[in-house]
Amino acid sequence: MTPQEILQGLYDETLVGNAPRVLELTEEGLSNAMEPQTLLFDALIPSLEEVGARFERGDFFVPEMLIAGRAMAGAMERLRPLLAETGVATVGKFLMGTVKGDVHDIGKNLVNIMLEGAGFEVIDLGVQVAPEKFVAAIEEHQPDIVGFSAFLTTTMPMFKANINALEKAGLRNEVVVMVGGAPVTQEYADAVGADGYAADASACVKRAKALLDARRTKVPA
Ligand code: B12
Repeated sequence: MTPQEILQGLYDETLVGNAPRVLELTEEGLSNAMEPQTLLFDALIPSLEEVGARFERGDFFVPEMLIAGRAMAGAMERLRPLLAETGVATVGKFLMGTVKGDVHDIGKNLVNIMLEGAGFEVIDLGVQVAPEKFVAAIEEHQPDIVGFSAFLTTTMPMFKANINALEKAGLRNEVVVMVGGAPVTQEYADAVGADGYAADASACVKRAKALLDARRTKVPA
């Protein structure tokens, strides 16, 4: 198969949620010396975007979204160690979770992989994380940054609830707060009082590093 055929195959098979075939094509791409990033950004992510568009049009329903998401997640497990391969020393500790009421984790997991690749130590609390759980985990792990992920307009308000919980626990100034997820915008991030927003995983890495640099120059060690 040519690289183009592999990408097309990955796109088509993710769209129909054929997880075994997606994994095979991922292997085939890698054994043909294709970059993991190419497989991800030129086939897997565009395919999930199309899944979302079809769902919006009423051509796809939740089961189709679910199997497509699973097919993508299987490929990501294979790509994870390759994307995260790095010799960089730990640049900071990042605590991440999808907010309460929300089970979307593919975008969050991708951010985690890229953060690990850039040298962050990542603690992932998973999905449906309640404000109290974020508070307890911040107390336990003392991260530099906490990230809230939300994929639904109905769960985005949890950012504010989480930030309020941090304030109440006296932790708001101890940690940088970043927010993200498909429906989130810079304006929304500003409105809820987050310190940072990023539209995708690589932007998140850049923003996280910049926020830490700014904080470290401001707060003497
Ligand atoms: C797969 C999927 C599902 C799967 C999730 C599987 C999983 N394990 O994640 C399942 C089937 C479970 C699902 C369920 C639902 N879903 Co859904 N889902 C999707 C779909 C198709 C893809 C999402 C995805 O993973 N994208 C891939 C990643 C890579 O996306 P990404 O945005 O590029 O991610 C980047 C950024 O967001 C950013 N980022 C992410 N997190 C963070 C965190 C921080 C801190 C930072 C800085 C950045 C950051 O970096 C990421 C990587 O680059 C989207 C469509 C879409 N276009 O998003 C709908 C979508 C999100 N779902 C939607 C809906 C409506 C639902 C349901 C309510 C459907 C229902 N009626 O039951 C349920 C809700 C369940 C719940 N309570 O959470 C809507 C949301 C609409 C809205 N505006 O609220 C969407 C947009 C579909 C649509 N077009 O209508 N879904």
